[in-house]
Amino acid sequence: MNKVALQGPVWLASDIHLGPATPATSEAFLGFLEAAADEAAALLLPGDIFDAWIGDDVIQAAPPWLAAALQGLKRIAGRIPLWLGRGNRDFLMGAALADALGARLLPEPALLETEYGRVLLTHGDEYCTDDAAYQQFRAMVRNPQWQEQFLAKSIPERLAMAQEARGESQAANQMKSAEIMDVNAQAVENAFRTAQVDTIVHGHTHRPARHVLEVDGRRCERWVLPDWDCDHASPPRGGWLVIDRDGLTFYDLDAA
Ligand code: LP5
Ligand code: MN
Repeated sequence: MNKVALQGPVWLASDIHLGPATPATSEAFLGFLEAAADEAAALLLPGDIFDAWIGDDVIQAAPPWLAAALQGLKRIAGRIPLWLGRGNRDFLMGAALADALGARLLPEPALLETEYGRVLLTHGDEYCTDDAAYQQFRAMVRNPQWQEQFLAKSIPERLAMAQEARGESQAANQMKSAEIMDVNAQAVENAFRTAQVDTIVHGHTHRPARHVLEVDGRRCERWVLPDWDCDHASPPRGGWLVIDRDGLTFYDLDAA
């Protein structure tokens, strides 16, 4: 199991979905980064930080919205350890991006050793095993050969493909039930069992919650991070989780 040793209070946020069309969300996130640098001992972002990441080479000719996000991430990485995890939208984030930011890539899943105890952290899409069409898509795009071929294409070509995939995903999601797009109970139980943890944190489903369950007689908790949207949602949506010696606590962006 891939361990990540952490000291002091840790902040976690996922599913920010930064992109060219969400300036208010970007601004809120940049403010959040500054607060994290002031108060946290480390910041962990387990996936879908970006609405779509088509390859690390985009940082060489970053449009203004991306340049601002990268600058913010780099600044925080200069102050506290920054860990980036891959989601289903930004699974192509790689070592070149991490190096450019002075960040580190999270293992999948990451076994966090926090001052509260052991916590398993992952994006969460791998637990959505009832969604066969998605798991098929995931297997395709996580294949190293597929990634090599995709990354060999020009940036405009990749952007067009990402846009097409987003459109198809949105259309497909409208046909799926809410249950299919949520995590599978067995997959979650297996994760608790395999990692021998009592706490799992993930994002992806956009259903923020603290679920209490029993696995092999153990009391376990599954904390789900919210997605962020300060451009189209009213009130603005988003938030983060703090893990310190007292446990886990949610913070709502709107209340901050
Ligand atoms: O992302 P979201 O929340 O809408 O839905 C996800 C699952 N969908 C995805 C697909 C991504 O949104 C696509 C964008 C990735 C961009 C980044 C990199 C560029 C890669 C280019 C790829 C060709 O992750 C969705 C789940 C949902 O979460 C809940 O878990 O249900 O799964 C799907 O929608 C899968 C579909 O059912 C089937 C596949 C649709 C994509 C088809 C690709 C077509 C490629 C065309 C290229 C020319
Ligand atoms: Mn996701």
